Order: sequence, then structure tokens, then C-alpha cells
Amino acid sequence: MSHFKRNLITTALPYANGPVHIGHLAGVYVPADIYVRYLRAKGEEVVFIGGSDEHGVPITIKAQKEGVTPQDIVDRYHNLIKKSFEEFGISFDIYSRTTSKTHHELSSAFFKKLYQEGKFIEKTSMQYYDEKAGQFLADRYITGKCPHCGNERAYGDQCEACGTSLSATDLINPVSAITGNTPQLKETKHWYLPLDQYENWLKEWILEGHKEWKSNVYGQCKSWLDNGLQPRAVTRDLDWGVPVPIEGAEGKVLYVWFDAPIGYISATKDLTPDWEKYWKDKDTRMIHFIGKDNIVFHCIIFPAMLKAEGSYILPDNVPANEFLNLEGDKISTSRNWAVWLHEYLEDFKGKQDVLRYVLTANAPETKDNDFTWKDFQTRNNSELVAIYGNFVNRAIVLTHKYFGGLVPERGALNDYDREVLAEIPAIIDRVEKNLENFHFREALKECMNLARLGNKYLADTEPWKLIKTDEARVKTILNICLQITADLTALSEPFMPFSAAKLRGFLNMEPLVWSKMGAEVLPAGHRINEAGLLFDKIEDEEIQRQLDRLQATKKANELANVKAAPAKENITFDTFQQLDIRAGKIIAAEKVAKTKKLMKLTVDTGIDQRTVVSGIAEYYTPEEVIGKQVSILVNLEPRNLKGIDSQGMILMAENADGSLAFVSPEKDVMPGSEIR
Ligand code: B3M
Ligand code: ZN
Repeated sequence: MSHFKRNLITTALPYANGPVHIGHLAGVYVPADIYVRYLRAKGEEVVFIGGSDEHGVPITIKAQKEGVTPQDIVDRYHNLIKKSFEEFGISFDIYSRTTSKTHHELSSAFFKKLYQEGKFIEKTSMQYYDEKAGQFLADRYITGKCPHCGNERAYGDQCEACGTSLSATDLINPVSAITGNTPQLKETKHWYLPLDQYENWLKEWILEGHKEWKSNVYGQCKSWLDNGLQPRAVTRDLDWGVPVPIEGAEGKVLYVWFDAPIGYISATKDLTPDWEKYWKDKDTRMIHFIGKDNIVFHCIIFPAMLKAEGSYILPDNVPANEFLNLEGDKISTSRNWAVWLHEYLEDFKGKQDVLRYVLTANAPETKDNDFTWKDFQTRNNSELVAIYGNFVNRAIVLTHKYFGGLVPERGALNDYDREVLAEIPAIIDRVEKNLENFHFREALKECMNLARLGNKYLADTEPWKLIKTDEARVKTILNICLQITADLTALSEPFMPFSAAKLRGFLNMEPLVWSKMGAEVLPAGHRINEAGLLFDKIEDEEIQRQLDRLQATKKANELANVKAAPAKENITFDTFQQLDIRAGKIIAAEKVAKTKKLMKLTVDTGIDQRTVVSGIAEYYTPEEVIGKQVSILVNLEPRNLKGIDSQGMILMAENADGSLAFVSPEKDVMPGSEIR
């Protein structure tokens, strides 16, 4: 397939500051895994590299919020992420982490070499410093007012209200997130990779040399290169990361995007002492699977680093994907708008392949795409169950019914048989072409076409109608069906490895070598096992449960976003004292006829029993409120509401969504007790 001798496949290292979700799987890990499984099936030499990115500011912020160490955070999420990937069959040769000793040593040495060879430039700049905390502040650690939209809680790198990216010095009234102090600008020294010096080389290498890259990737590179590259700081003032290995750099670490991609190399080194053949031999084909937000780092900055270092190979391709949305909204960890992999597995036990299938069928290959639970259900029920599952089940069941579970022999073929058999290699060929071009959706479609072909063949030939009259013909038909089923074990393995293995179990066969597909794989007389369940129907209720959960998240987010109303103007203590507020008890209640909101209450105020009309009927029933202790303003001038004299007012707290709650004494008090 290519002139390379071996393949080095890497996947973006997820930040170990949260669990992984369907967006990660769809954009990076499933396509990479499909590709790797395909290469292995073809007998190619391949290493598949993954790991957690355990440095960077988001991790330190999360640690601070929870009052634990950054190491605690990365330990927790590294293990969770690693487990999720294992459970979904992402077949890494190694899943490493950037806090490892190997990685610290290797990235440190990488930096040092570039430093000693004069590949960096040194620059001092002014940066915010928190005197009280005794440290420089990363942009994320500074909040203040956005100069564009006035949002008071903008971050030093971005305003999340209006989406503008900012520098910390743009913020009006900056505040340190650590101490709440106003930070001061202070001079600091950093090392920069002069990307401008690599611009011409990058233009040549990418724009001339890699026109075959996906258009979204090529386009983004071109726009960066056309805009001109600037030197990039590769160090930071921070106490979490790989320390900068030179004198006078105490308290500084390598920028996370400097060390993280080196993590691919460290992981390979942890995997095999022979790691250099993967990284330093021109016969190795390196491919980075990433999401679109990582393109500049993998296509421009990391290659410039590798070029500066001099002894490493460069990526041959970077098939970055666009983003997956969820039910029409951007997936967001902070807003909990995601389908988390570990939660999916609790709700859909054993259905890893269904998610792999749906995410591939819907992969955001050329544009952002949407995951919806309805689509998930439909694809499961009308594709996996109705086509793939139905076909293999019928082929196996009929073989048991008519031939005692032994593969029947193939007799003379008719034109239709020949046509169907000829279609198999054509389908395999299209799967291969698509996979080799990173068109995973199309490849999967073609793979399903093989199941479709078998399903249609079986439906058209109707062996159940022939068994009485033409057994020889039925033998041929089922033989062909079983060969197609056997082919499916290999063809669908990269996409749905769990189901492929199950199917092999039903057919009582060893893994099928890719190149053997299309031949008569199962010899006549071979005994197959009973069919088990490959896919099963997903009911409406299961889908509804997921939709309800998302709805609840949406509601919680809306409430979290509401800001409290600004404070009213000050009043004097005397003014306040004019309010006569008492504890009271509701002793009778009824809805006011012909109104939606009003309830007529009788309240024991300690002074008297009086009638109050209150707008709570949408939130409480009369039965619920009888006996409740409330706060009542007793010296409010009586008002007539719907023909009823209302004497006073019950105090209610109004929630962000407009719902009301009583303001009640925290323990029982005598009616008439003064509230002040
Ligand atoms: N951790 C960003 C991300 O998860 C970053 C990738 C590193 S790849 C070397 O999107
Ligand atoms: Zn703003």
C-alpha cells in the first residue's frame, strides 16, 4: 500500500483533567483504532501510541479548586481515561503519561539540545505577578472585565461571554484567581522558538509537499502560513510541568504544548528499546490522529521542533477531524454537555460496538457533525439489528435447522450467485481504498454493504421455500451466505472488534487474515456453533432516559448562568424598621377561582387571623401549604385582589426560573414573633 516499512500511529494525548466523552472517541480514537486494526490485519508493522497529557494550567486550576495536588488530579483521570479506552477496544500498544520519568528526561533533553545549539531566542516581557502568592500568573489565573463586552468574569486568555481571545493585559481591573489580589506587572524571561525562521521550510514541506492532506487540515495550515509565523514562547512561569533545565530558570517549566507532543516519543521509548527505528528511520510512516483544534501544534509547531532537533522524522499525514456536537450543542466539559464514556457503558452494557458504529457512521470528517440519541437508536435498530444481525442470525440458524450445524457444500453456481460472489472483492476493495484515504464513514458504509448484500441474497433466494424440493440448491445458497458471514468477521473487525470476535465464536473459526477474504473460508463439513445475540433492539424508553438527562443538564446550566439582580439603593435603618414582619402560620388555603396564580390563605399572625392573597398557586397546592410557617409583612396597606381583601404579604424567595419558595423560620417559633 505504501513504500514505507512500518507505521507509527499517534493519537492526541487527552488532558488528564476530566473523563473522555464521545467527541474524543469520534474525532480521534475510533478512527485511529480502525486504521491501526486495518494495518495489522494487512500484516503491516505498526505501533499505536497514546497517553495522557498531564501538564498545563487547567490541571493546576482544577487541583486548586478541589484542594488537592495536581498529581492527585492526573492520577485520577489518567486511570479513568485509560480504562475507558480499554473498554472501548482502542488497541494501543502503549497508553503512557507525561508525568513519567522517561518523559521528563526526554523532553528535558530535547529542550536542552535546542538550547545549547542556539535554536531558541531569549526574550523578557512584562507579566502579571501575584505578590501575595509569590508567583507569576498564567493567563487563566487572571480574571477581570472584558474590554469588548464588559463581562466582569473574563479570563486572561479568553472571554467566555463574547468568545474573544484576550491577553491578560487587555483585562480591565485584573484580579488574581489565587488570592483575589490585584496583580502587578513584572519582568520575566522566556525562551522562544522562532517559528518565523521555519516559515519557508514549512511552506515548502506542507503547501508543496503535502497537497494530499485533508482539505480542512491543508486549509488551516495555509492560513497560518499566509498570515506569517511569530516566535512562540516554549516556557512558562508555573510550578507544574517539566522544569526548564537551565540555570537561572528556577520556577519555570516547559510550555505544555512543547512537552506534550514529545510525549509520543517518550511513550514509544517506554514501549520498546527499539524506539529509534520508529522515530529516526525514514522508512517509518508517522501519522497523527487529532482534532481540529490541535492542527497548528501538529502541523506547524511540532514539525518545527523536530526539524530544529534534526534527528527525527516528520509526520506523513495528519488526518484531523472536525468536531462532534451533541443534540445540536457544542460538547462542553465544564457545562457537562457530553456523553461520558464511563457513563455510557453503565447504561449500555456490552454495547461498545454500537457507539463505535454510530460515531463512525456519523464521523465529523469534513465538517462538524451532530450526535443525537434518536439517530443512535435508528442506526442500531435499522442497520445493526435489521441488516447485519438479522443476516448472520438467519444464515447460522438455517444451517443448524437444515444441516445440523455443518457447513453444506457448494454446488453449481447460477448467474445470480456469481454476481453476488463477484461483488465481494469489489466491496473489500472499496473498504480498503476508503480506509487508506482516511474516509472512515464511507469505509464503514461499504462494510455494511457486504452485510446488505448477504441479507438481500438470502431474502431473494428464499432457501426456506426450496428445502423440500431442491436441497442441493439450498446447500449452495447457505454455503455462500456462510462465506459472506465469515468475510464479515474480518471486514468489520476494525470497526466493530467485539462483534467480530463474537461472530467468529458463532462460526467456530480462527481470526481470518485480510487477504483470505472472498475465498471459500469455511470448508464444507466445518461445524459451526449456535448463533448468539450480536445486536439487540434499543427501546424508546432507554433513549428517553438519555434525553431526560440532557434536559436536566440544560436546565441546571441555565440556572447557573443567571446572575443575581443588582443591589437596590441603600435605605436607612429607620426605613427598614418601618416594616413589621412576623412569623405566621397558614391555617387555611384555597385556590382563587378563575385565576392561575392566586391562592387565598388564612394566616395566624399571632396578632389576629387574617386573609392574604398570594401568587403561589402555580408552585404549591392548598393541601401542601396548610400548616406551614411563613414570614408575613403585616403592616402592608390592604389591597383588593379579585374581589378579596388581602391584608399583608407573604414573603417568598424567587428562584432564577421564576419559581417561588417560602421564607420560613428555621425552627418552630410562636406566631407573631418579630422578624428583623
Ligand atoms: N492535550 C489538547 C487536547 O486534548 C492536548 C493534546 C496534546 S497532543 C500532543 O485537545
Ligand atoms: Zn467579552
